[in-house]
Amino acid sequence: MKTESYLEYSEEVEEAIQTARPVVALESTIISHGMPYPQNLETAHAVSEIIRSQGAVPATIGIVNGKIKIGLNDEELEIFAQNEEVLKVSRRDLASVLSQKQHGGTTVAATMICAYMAGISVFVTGGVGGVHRQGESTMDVSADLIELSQTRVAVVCAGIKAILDIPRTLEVLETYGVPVIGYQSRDFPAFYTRSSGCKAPISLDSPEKIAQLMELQWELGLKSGILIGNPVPEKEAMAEEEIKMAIEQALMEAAEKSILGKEITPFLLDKIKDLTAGKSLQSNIALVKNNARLGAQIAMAFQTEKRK
Ligand code: PSU
Ligand code: MN
Repeated sequence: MKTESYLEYSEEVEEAIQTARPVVALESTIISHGMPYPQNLETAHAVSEIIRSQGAVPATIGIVNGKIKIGLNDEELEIFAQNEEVLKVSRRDLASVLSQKQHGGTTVAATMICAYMAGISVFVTGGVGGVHRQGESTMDVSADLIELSQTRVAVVCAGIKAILDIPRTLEVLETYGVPVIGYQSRDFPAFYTRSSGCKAPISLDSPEKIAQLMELQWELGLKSGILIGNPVPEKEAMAEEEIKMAIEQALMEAAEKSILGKEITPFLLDKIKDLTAGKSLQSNIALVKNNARLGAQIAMAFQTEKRK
C-alpha cells in the first residue's frame, strides 16, 4: 500500500505544486476542536483569503473518510466546523483514523506530518501544544513538541498559551534542538498576550531572515522543524490580569472534573472563552489571521531562497 494513495490534493493545491507556487499548510483541529461554530468556519475562510492575498496558496489539512486531504474545499470545511464525529487526530491517531475511514481534525503534530508528506514547508496555526502545568508529574507533554524535533516544517504560531508551562516547554524545545524564533520580538509570545516573560532564544525581524534560517537548517541535514512565535497585535491582545484569572479558573475546573489527555486543551479553550465573555475568542481569531499573513510571507521568501 502506497502512502500516496491516502493523500488527496485540492485542485488549487495541485496546480500550485505543479507551477511551483508557495503553499501554506493550515491545521484542522483548530476548526473541529479549537473554536465554536460559526466563528471556526468564518476564520478558516478568512485565513485562506489572507494567504491568497499575499500571493501564496492555502492548504487546510484534515482527514475526510479516511483520506488525508491537502486543501479542504468549502463543503469539507463545513464538516470540520459542524460535525461532532470529527476526531482530534495527533500522530498516534493517524493510522487508526485512516484505517477506519473516519473524519479527523489534525493537530499541529499530525498536520506537520501530512504537510511534510505533501512537500509543504510552512505551516500556520494559532497555538502549539507544550508541556502542561504539572507536566513533570503527569507527563502530559504534547506530541507537537516531539514532532517539532523530527519533521522539517516551519510552524508559525502566536506563542505558547499560558494554560501550559511555558518555561518548561521552551526547555524541552531546546533539548530537542528546535530553533525557536521570536518574530520582531525579544520575548517569546504567550498567545493571548505579547510576552510570556521568557526570552525568545532567537529574534528575527523579517520573513527573509526566517527563510534563510530554514534553508540553512535543512541544508545542514538537521531534521527538526522550526518554531516561529509571532506576537498577537497589540490592540487585540488580552489584558494580562483578566486572562490570567480565566486560565486559573479553567485549570481548577479541569482538575475538579478530572479532565485529562487529549480532552484537556479543547476543554480549557472553551472554558476560557466563556470566562472572558468571548474576548479570548476574538484575540484567537485576530492572532491566527496575523499568523497567516506572516506565514504566507515566509513561504514566498523561502521559495526565493530555494532558487538561489
Ligand atoms: N492551541 C490552541 N488551539 C488549538 C490547539 C492548541 O490555541 O486548537 C490544538 C492544536 O491542534 C494543537 C493541539 O496541536 O491543540 C494540542 O493538543 P495536545 O495538547 O492534546 O497535544
Ligand atoms: Mn496531552
